[in-house]
Amino acid sequence: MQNQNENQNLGPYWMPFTANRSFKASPRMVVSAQGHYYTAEDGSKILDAFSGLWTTGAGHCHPKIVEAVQKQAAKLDYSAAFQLGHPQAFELAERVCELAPEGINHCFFTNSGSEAVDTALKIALGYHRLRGEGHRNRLIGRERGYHGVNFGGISVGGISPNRKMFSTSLLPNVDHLPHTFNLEKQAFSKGQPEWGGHLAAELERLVALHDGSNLAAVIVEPVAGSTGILVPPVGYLKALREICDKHGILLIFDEVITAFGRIGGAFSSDRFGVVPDIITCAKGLTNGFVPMGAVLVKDEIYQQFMQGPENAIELFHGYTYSGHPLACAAGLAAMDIYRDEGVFEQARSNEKIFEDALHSFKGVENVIDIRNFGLMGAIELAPSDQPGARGFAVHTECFRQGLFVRNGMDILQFSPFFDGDEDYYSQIFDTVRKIINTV
Ligand code: PXG
Ligand code: PLP
Repeated sequence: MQNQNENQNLGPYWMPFTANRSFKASPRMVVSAQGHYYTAEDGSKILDAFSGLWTTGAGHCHPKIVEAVQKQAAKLDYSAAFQLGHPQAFELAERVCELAPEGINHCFFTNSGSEAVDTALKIALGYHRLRGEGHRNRLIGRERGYHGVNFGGISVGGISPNRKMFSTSLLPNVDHLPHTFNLEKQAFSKGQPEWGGHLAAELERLVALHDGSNLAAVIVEPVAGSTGILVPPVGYLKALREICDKHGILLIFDEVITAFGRIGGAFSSDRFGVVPDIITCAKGLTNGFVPMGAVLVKDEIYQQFMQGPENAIELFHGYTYSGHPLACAAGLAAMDIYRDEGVFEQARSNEKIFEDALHSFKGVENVIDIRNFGLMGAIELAPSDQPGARGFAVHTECFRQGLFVRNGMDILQFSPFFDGDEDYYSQIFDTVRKIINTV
């Protein structure tokens, strides 16, 4: 699978989260996509086992989204986002809030998950300040958490390489809960691990240290994705919620991955029964079609901002492309698909085949753990002398053999399409099985 266009200059594009020099020496390029497949430059098909980057659960180039975006493009390309509106933005906000847990009924649009996270942190701080509790300025994240790459997000995030280069410039007043993973106690758990719920009590230690009255918000991914899929132990999220309630701390669920079907519901509360105060989402909001993120907040938070003079801007924050017409068109089409095609239910009903296929790797050489929840799954490999090399070798060899599997270091990650059937999973895992011990 060579770069067919030998004349193309790969130099100027600085690729995100990519080993640029190695990629450019041996590029992996796709030129189109449909349904479950990418098409490479040489015309060969590549089966996507990651639904884009967790984004595209309802399939690539879904015809209804293609049509909606094409129509919108010819009608309204852009409208000023500040002090001017267009109907689709209001409609999408309403549709998204309809899916949100009860009481969460206002929606602020961003263009990515990273922007959603930084927006959510600012809303939390602003909310407390407006209530006369400006001293509540400490933010609590979690080790191994991924909250995007903007300064707020890497400050509350817990992925060391993302923080290392900027360690002297992170936000002050941030602490981290311990992550919930323990190989010895949890290896090969299916779904939620039994061990680890007690770790939520670590939040009480931070309360004791700083006094709860100084804590603004706790932000966690309900199921941690990017770090290699860490499923919340039984009782953990509920315990976090209780501690936050006790001390007046806002709870933010970062659902950039988990929202819109990935775990078999619109939002994680559909599965875990725990309702946060603020939700961040992105990715599935448009099925990955046009960049868009959102912050959803409880009524009480929104209303707190609405107390001042009526003609005054309530929140000095926003993006040129907040609620972009093309993103809204894609989002509305995605919401229609999710509703009309019963996509979340379908995702839920395919969980078992996925789980069985994943866990069939138990006992395979070098496989040290398998984790899954909803349609999120990970196979963790023992590292070789060079950590990450084994995972990357599986990724590149899979691609050579027509399969896109993502690796985070030595953890193989799977984010299948919502309608994946036995056949789809056999194709994925037959290839992985063939390759996993040749690298
Ligand atoms: N929060 C969470 C929980 C995420 O998973 C972001 C914020 C940032 O979103 P943007 O749109 O700014 O990238 C994310 C994104 C991976 C992978 O392979 C994960 C993400 C992005 C790309 C790859 O796990 N998560
Ligand atoms: N930088 C400059 C010079 C700008 O004028 C703007 C927006 O007007 C931005 C950054 C922020 O861009 P965006 O609103 O797309 O986030």
